[in-house]
Amino acid sequence: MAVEQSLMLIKPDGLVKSLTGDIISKMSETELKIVGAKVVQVTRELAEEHYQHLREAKFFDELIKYIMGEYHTKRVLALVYHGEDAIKSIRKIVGSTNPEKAEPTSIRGKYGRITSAGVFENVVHASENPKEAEREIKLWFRPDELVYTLYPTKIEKVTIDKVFWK
Ligand code: DAT
Ligand code: MG
Repeated sequence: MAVEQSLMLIKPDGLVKSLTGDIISKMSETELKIVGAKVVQVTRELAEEHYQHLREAKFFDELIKYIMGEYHTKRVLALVYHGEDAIKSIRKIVGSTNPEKAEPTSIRGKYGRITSAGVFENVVHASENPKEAEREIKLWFRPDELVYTLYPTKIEKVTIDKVFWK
């Protein structure tokens, strides 16, 4: 078994149905650690990049609207889990992509549904393999938003506008 990390997203339907607590509790069945967490308002750019492998799928536009929160709330809770066998153990708790085929006690089996437009509202996302996990974690989080330096970093000098409290 390898020490891995995985990106988990609680999607807008999960937030609107107040499932966050249940899902995080269920995740405590693993011994994985949360090393990053934030609420995100998903932009079209982020959504399209995240689901780039599905660009040609006929349900792509609906999928983008769903993750951007058009149907529920414009919020996603992004979590990074770290520990032994993280990817497989999370995918098992999450269940199959199609909520009607997912094991009934899995998160997707319990809480997911298929809409009349054919969208799989499957409540959560979980990385599929270590390569995807790295791509996704780097897409959703900056290095300083994680408590562990999971991947190599570099330092660059930049001038930016930053928001402070008045
Ligand atoms: P997963 O989220 O299990 O990794 P995926 O990466 O193949 O599955 O697809 C990403 C999301 O796209 C998935 O969570 C729900 C949606 N999706 C996938 N296949 C679908 C289909 N045949 N019909 C409708 N939505 C689908
Ligand atoms: Mg996937």
